[in-house]
Amino acid sequence: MMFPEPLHVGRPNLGSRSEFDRLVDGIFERDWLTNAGPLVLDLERRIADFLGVRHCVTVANGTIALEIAIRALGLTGEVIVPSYTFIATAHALHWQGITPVFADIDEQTHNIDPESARSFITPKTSGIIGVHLWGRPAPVQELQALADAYGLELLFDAAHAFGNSHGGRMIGSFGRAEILSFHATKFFNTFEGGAIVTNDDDLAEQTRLMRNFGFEDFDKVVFPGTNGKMTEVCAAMGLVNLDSMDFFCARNIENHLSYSQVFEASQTLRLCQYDSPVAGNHQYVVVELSPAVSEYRDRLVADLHSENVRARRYFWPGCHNMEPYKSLFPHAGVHLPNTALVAERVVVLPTGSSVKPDDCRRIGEFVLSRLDSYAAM
Ligand code: T4K
Repeated sequence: MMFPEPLHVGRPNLGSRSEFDRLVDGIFERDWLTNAGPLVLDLERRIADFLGVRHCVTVANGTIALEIAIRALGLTGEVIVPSYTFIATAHALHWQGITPVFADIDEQTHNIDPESARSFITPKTSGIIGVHLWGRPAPVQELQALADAYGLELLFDAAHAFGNSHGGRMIGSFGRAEILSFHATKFFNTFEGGAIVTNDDDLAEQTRLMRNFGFEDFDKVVFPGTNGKMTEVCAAMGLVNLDSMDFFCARNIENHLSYSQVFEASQTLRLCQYDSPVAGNHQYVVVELSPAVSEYRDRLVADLHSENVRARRYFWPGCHNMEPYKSLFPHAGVHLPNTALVAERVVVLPTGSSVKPDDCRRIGEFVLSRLDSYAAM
């Protein structure tokens, strides 16, 4: 076996344990565990400053961030989303009685194709959720133009994109709002957590109320809400991880470079690149097998697992092929040829602060040698 311990996609990036302990001591001293505690407020201010947005409303996870943002934007009827995303993007709509309508992606970028999105607009469409898949910016200008032309709300699922930018502007400030995930497997984690970020004061206020049952004041509820609050201990994790973000970035970039060097001249796969090779979170190492070997994708993943490399097939087979959508919309796939192509040839490889550049080199060389051997069969 190549590695004695498993190498994962999504092993948590961890900041300073001693600083985390110090912050937790403070939580015990104050006896203040949740409900807009001082660490949550500090984290919100620091994230808003980092992203250059007016408001950061932290919540318990990225899914509840989506649900609250969808509610606060007043989305109803049908909302257009890419099928090639994590299932939470679709579920957050369905959970609230809204129909997710699946658009196709661009084969090169893996992000939603605005022309496909346009083709699904009906009188029932109330909005579009663009996803910055793998942290690479969705076509924000094109989607904004589409939303403006048809009077639709535009929300971005930026679960993968914390710390990334587009055209010199941090992701987090596009559309009416964006949502973030701070799940353990994300580049920046708060154990579990998430946030809604926006420059819209009214929307921010609404989402703040919604995450706390709709309470405006003691004994005063102004509309239906939920319990989506982030706890102090999660915020403590966020604060220490924010301080280590430069290290997380640097390691991911080194790892990406290491994979890039091995894969550079390969005819059997393409490594997805980021806009900037020297900035951004580089949290996903995504390879796309060439058509000549893509039929061996699952075999490659199995071979990697036998070497203790826990590669993933994200986001196969596409949301439209998962329940309940598969039964509800059995013919959705007809309009999603690029989703099918990409979902069948992608493999996501380990990175993160627990993976070293030399591990990446060895994984990369193993991948190429396996692909060569399949091609020769
Ligand atoms: N929108 C998008 C586009 C998303 O990708 C996500 C979440 C969301 C919205 C919703 O955000 P959250 O509600 O989750 O905040 C994972 C994550 O659970 C999920 O957060 C993430 N996207 C998705 C892409 O990946 P799984 O099922 O692949 O994760 P899991 O549990 O298999 O973990 C991956 C690997 O990480 C494991 O092999 C082991 C390792 N790991 C995991 C955890 C939790 C650790 O080493 N330590 C840990 O604590 O979904």
